[in-house]
Amino acid sequence: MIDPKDLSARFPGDFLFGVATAAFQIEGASKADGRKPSIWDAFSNMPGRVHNRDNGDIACDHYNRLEADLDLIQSMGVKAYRFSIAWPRILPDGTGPINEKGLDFYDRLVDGCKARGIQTFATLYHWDLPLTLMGDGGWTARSTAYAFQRYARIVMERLGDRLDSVATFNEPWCSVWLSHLYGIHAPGERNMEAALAALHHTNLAHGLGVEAIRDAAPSVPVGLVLNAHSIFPGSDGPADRAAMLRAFDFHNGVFFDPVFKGHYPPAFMEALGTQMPEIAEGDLATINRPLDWWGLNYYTPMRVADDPSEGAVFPATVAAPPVEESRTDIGWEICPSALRSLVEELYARYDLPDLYITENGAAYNMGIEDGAVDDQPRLDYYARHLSVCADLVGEGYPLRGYFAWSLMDNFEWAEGYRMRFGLVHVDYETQVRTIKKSGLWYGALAGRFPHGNHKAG
Ligand code: IFM
Repeated sequence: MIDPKDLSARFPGDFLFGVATAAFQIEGASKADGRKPSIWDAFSNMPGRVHNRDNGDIACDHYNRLEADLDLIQSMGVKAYRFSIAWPRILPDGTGPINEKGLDFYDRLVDGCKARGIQTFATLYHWDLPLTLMGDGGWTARSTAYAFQRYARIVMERLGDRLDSVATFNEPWCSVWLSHLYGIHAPGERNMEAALAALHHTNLAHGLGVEAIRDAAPSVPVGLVLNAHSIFPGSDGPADRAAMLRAFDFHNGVFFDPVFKGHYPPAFMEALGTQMPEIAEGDLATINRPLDWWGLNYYTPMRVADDPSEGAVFPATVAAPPVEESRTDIGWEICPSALRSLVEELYARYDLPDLYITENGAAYNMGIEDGAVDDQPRLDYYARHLSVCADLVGEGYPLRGYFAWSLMDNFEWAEGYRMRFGLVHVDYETQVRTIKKSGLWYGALAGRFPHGNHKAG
């Protein structure tokens, strides 16, 4: 087992160790204090969409247990908390009247963190689109981008004086492709044209959001959280290598290129450009606003082979088999070296600002035995990936912090509650929290920071 003390010595004293969650996955209280449904409330209550038809009505009941959960974070020695803000609490219909009680909750959350010496990293959109906006087409409608801009401004006018950092979107890959092309996440669409519309409108919303944030709270560092894919070809043959490049454009380039270069990938546009929605004059300049930081969520690599079938649609790839034998309980291949090569490739391709690993972690579903959770495989997963992070810092990449996904077991989207990613075990019947072996280990590491000549941010 890697000793937290040895590992800590490989990071600078001001490296930030945090934990991450998202509103829909933990808050529950789905009808409290004026909140209205999001697309995930609707989706999870449809038959066949989410395992066991689990939903977010109660989740971890975090909304009602806020103070105790913040005490828990503090007790673990963690110095930063990444959480998301629920749009349907702030603007229950997406547009229209502001719900003050929704803002009050995040006031309490931010103030509670400050009082405990925990830095606040807020994400504005982690997939809980107000359901009313679906009536206009959700992300397939350009108007949703402007609704997001107003929401971003309202949040930052209220919380911007106390936030340490803000991200516009979490993993647009999921809310675009997984939600509109693969049909696995809400709203469950399976249509390329819908997905391309969601793509451009999400990118546009990001850019409009950055403008609003800078205007309302100029001193808060703004970023974007991307689950960039570490993509490998299934073989060394030219067809699979070409497939890998197409997959890069499709899964990564469509987000990185407009945000960091100001255009969509040429090969992607050549293949699918005629199906894109209107890209109005000025859109790409809006999307291409400079950022203070970006977040990388990494779990597992993607392996692709060429799809030779006639009429295969861009990126025309099929899944290639995993190379590493070890998998987490959700079936994801464990490959820490892919995190390293991914960061190297992205910094080679793009002019990127400071980096935070905003999510990394593993699903293991062991329960409580004799009052404890022995989740050694999760601990090992963290240790191996953090070791790669220490290498990246040593090589000079501007990696400033790391957030474990997740603080506690929670609603794992289409998997419902059956997949557990927490450092803390949640008994969903009693809402009792038990820090797992991995959580104690992570706390021992995080608790050593900040140290040396560095001051906490
Ligand atoms: O639970 C999710 C999170 O909401 C976004 N990133 C991946 C995690 C694990 O699937």
